[in-house]
Amino acid sequence: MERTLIIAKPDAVQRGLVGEIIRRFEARGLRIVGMKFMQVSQELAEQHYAVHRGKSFFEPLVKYITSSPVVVMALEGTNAVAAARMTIGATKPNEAAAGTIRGDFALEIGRNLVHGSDSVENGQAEVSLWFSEAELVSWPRNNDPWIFEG
Ligand code: DAT
Ligand code: MG
Repeated sequence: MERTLIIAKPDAVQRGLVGEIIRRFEARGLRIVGMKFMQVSQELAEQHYAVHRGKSFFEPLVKYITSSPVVVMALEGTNAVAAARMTIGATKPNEAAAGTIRGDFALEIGRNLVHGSDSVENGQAEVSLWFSEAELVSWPRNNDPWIFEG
């Protein structure tokens, strides 16, 4: 089953939007297989955003994600990566559609509330970077047959 890594970033935690954000992914049908509340280290932040190293926004981005605790989730489901990206909305909140998390709750790119993996490969890699095997739980959900046809 496809997996994606979701982070409710420091602004989401500080603004009390964590429940709202989790609610949207749950309602979408994605199955939670990992979740934790944590302070992100400089090292983990730099690894997670390694693809952006050297860009003008890299340092502010690392500073933002390490500034305050986050809630990190591993979610599973059919097309989990694309589905979660649609639920999150465009990177620039001013371009995010109403009805998406960013479109409903954010205004600026540097305070865009949520991270979601951007490809199936990155979903796998990011879940492995943020969670140990012991922190991930495989479980059959009672309503799976009403969400997953296969
Ligand atoms: P996303 O978070 O939608 O996957 P991304 O992976 O391209 O977007 O970039 C990671 C984060 O970096 C993004 O959430 C906000 C910040 N960022 C991206 N492009 C930026 C830019 N041009 N100026 C400022 N911050 C930017
Ligand atoms: Mg990204």
